[in-house]
Amino acid sequence: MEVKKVDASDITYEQFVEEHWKPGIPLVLKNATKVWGAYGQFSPDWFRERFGERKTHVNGVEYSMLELMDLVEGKDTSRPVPYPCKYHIPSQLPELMPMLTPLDIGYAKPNWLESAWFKRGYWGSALELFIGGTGGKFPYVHLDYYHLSAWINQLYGNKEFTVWPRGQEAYLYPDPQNKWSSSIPDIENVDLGSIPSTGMPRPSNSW
Ligand SMILES: O=C(O)CCC(=O)C(=O)O
Repeated sequence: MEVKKVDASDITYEQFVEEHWKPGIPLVLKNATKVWGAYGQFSPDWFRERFGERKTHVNGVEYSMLELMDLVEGKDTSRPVPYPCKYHIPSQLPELMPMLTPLDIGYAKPNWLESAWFKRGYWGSALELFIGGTGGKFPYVHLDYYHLSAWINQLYGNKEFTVWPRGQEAYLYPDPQNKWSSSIPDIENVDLGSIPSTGMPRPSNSW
């Protein structure tokens, strides 16, 4: 589906809730992260200079920030750019936290993750820095756990998202083992022989 874009100065929180959050219609909020100290700061060189030796793991392989930045900028072409490549900000890059306030940018509220129930586990701080390069893509189509609303703040470069309207979940064939994920292996190249293109999927398959 096409996603509407609106400048954050042209939509109130109340309008956002009524017109987007409640009906489940995604929105690109332009300039919403101008309120963050991180705005206009983050870049490959900014991370190289400050966190060059900071490590993370992608699919069991350890990478330093320096290595990752060389990969995403195409300075190192000896191996693929790993994705999804993430740093858990509160534990792996805590220095960034003061640059990301207010975390809700005035729209992403109420934040269920601030409830005492969520704070007990990982989900209480699902705040991550995603680093990607050309060709990197999330490995499967999914719905966020617990029906949480995903907030993606794009601070450098471009990224493409593919979203489906609420109510179409069953047509993405949820994986019976993990109903938050689609069982279609490659959504851009669907094998219609194994994935029927017509007929109603069984109701038990719905998210
Ligand atoms: O930014 C991405 O590649 C995907 C993020 C996402 O869908 C998620 O974290 O649930």
